[in-house]
Amino acid sequence: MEKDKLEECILQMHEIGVLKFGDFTLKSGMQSPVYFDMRIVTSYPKLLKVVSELLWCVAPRKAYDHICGVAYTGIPLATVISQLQDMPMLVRRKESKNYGTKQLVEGVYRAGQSCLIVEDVLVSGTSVYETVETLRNLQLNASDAVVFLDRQQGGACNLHTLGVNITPVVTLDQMLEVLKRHGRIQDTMIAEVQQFIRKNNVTKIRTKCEEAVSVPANERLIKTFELRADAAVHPLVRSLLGIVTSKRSNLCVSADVSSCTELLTLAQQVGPHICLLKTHVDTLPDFSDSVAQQLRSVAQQHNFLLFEDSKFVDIGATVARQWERRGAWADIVTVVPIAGDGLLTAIAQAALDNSKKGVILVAEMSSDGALRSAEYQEMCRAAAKRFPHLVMGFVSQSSISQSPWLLQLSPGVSVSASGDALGQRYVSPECSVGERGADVIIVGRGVTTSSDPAAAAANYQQLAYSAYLERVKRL
Ligand code: 5IU
Repeated sequence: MEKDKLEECILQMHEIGVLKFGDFTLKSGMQSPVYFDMRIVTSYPKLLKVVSELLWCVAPRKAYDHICGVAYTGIPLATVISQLQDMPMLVRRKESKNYGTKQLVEGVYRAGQSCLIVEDVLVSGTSVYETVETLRNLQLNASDAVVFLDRQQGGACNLHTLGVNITPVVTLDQMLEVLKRHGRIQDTMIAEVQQFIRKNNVTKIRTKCEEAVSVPANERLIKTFELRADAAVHPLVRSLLGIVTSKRSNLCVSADVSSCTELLTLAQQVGPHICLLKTHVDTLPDFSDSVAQQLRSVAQQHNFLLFEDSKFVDIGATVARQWERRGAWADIVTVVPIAGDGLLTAIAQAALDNSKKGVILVAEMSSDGALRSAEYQEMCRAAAKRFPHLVMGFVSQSSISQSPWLLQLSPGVSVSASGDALGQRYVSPECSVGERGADVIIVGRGVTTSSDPAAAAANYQQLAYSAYLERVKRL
């Protein structure tokens, strides 16, 4: 980026009153000694073009299919970039129209395409995130954003945890430094602004999941999978519920076998009857990229997702190292969220270019003597709220969440056994889904040790789906 061009731009912004010092109330209600009003720039076409060029300079060098500005000032900026780079633009409405096509996003796009987001100023990241959420709901890949000014109030970090990488042209500190060097502001004002930033450097994004508290008691259990798919925040929850309803299967088979040949054979056998195939690849000495690829093609053939029961539990830095081998190949992984946010942040970062990754939190295990602490369950719910674009739901034995957009997966299901010699405890599919609130049951040996795994899977599929239909009818 040309330094002189940026300095010129900052000085001109100061001259025309984009950057104001005094006492202002921000959109969030916060009082601030500094205000950045980029709307004025639209009255200065040359400056608008320079700002747009600077924004484009900091954008990750990727081939985006679209550009989309955050309403309102992001829109003219995105328009200029769209013109300069010959890049198609999408326009997100703040409210959907109640006439015509009722679209939230105008423009021509296809699921799976990528979109760069443009914003003028970053405080908490809420506005950027609302745009991301809308685009992701349309199956667009919205993982990168550029912003002119980062006020250094936690927005970049907030967005990062939601899988959005945002790059600023300039930070407030850098802007102050330029103004100081050119004698435009007093040291006392700089000190005041810097103190304000230091005191207010943590903000929060309110996501759809945060509103979970106001969800009526058994919302998750009474809603149909179709309705829940529509309300889902995570694109993979939508995909999975789509598979569940189209195949009429809420069965996950746990492929606990001894070799990759057995794994691939089992996947073929049970494929037509499942929505998910769960694995423990660390128990397969011959697991490789090529096996993962073959498994993926079976999954595509029979329309199910791949679920690695990785139970990541370490600090973020370690999980970041484990990710490639133990997580990257699967659609969904499990996490035991006892190490704080670092672990989920590491996964959000590792999966940044791929919003099609999901995490299931292990909230409650099926075995005898398993931890059943309210405090731990609360930690799981809180982690799901903080990482709505990563967390798809929980593995649990009871209904620990009422949010319809989160899933409950329950292992410990068998039609014939009540347990094993090592503490596993089983209930029937009807009990798991009807009484304990499972959306998807996980069955291992009930299928794998059968002489006819396909028939056994078909039986569990039928029992679990009927129990779900009964549940939504009954409640
Ligand atoms: N599994 C459990 N209980 C749990 C969790 C995971 O059984 O609480 I978290 C795994 C272990 C195994 C599968 O891979 O689910 C269940 O297999 P069986 O149906 O064979 O018991």
